[in-house]
Amino acid sequence: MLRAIFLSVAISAVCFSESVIAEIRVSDSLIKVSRGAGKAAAVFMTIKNDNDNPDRLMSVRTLVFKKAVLHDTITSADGVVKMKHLMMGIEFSKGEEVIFTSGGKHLMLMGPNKPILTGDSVKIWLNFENSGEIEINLIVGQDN
Ligand SMILES: [Cu+2]
Repeated sequence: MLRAIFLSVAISAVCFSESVIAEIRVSDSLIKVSRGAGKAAAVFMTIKNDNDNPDRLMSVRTLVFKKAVLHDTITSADGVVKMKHLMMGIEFSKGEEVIFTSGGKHLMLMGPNKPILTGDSVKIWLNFENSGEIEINLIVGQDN
């Protein structure tokens, strides 16, 4: 019995040290809500993979909008700007930082389940292949 308890303590200690080392860092997160008919929002942020291994942002979910899609912005040879759905997600090599920005990669939220007002909080979960889900709380600013 005593041996079993000791073993479980040892295992949890190992898990703890791993979760401290393995980390996805999200900073400068910002949500921009369009006031047009589309009722979409774009999310900009900086994501850094501080894990010791590559990782991949596979999908994003939220309860506030019906759809959350990873987009890239592509300008064709004739100057037409289009958004491309990143179906395979976004790869992060070890230590890589990806800046989600207007005119580049971004997260698109479509179909709000309620009117989005200044000061509202929009919680999203970033789903990483190795790191699991990471919760981000976005506040809708006055400049939206
Ligand atoms: Cu988009």
